Amino acid sequence: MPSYDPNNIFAKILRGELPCYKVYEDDKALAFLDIMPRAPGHTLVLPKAPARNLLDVSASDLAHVMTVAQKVAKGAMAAFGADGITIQQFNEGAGGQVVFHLHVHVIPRKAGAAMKPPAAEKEKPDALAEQAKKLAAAIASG
Ligand code: DGP
Repeated sequence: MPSYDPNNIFAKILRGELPCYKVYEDDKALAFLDIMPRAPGHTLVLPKAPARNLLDVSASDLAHVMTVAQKVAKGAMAAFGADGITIQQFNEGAGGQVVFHLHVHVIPRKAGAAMKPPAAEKEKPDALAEQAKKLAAAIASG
């Protein structure tokens, strides 16, 4: 497997070099909206420590990322009136991974509504800002 590339786009977001629609942050993880959501509120949860994917992340960072994914999922159920949550996580190109810093997708679902295809279209900045505000508040209120 190739080594971690510190110039991947999510590493730049983690360093604050690029913006994101943040919904949650602590000392070990960051969660922000996917700008090409498969459904409204589609969120990515990342460890802050460098990890390419599931295959090289430390067990403790992986456990923490999943704990944060659970927080985001519960917040999304409340914030978006979701009926369910889909979790996705891709590893290496052959596994569908496009950005090589580990991330877990948390996708709020409505009964009967199909997800859009992956990375199909960019959501409008206003919609993302509004969703991030709503979701961050729901996560904070726990
Ligand atoms: P994958 O590595 O297959 O899990 O796909 C990467 C996901 O990241 C995809 O759903 C689109 C999203 N994405 C790509 N570039 C950016 C970006 O600059 N910011 C955000 N927030 N999401 C991005």
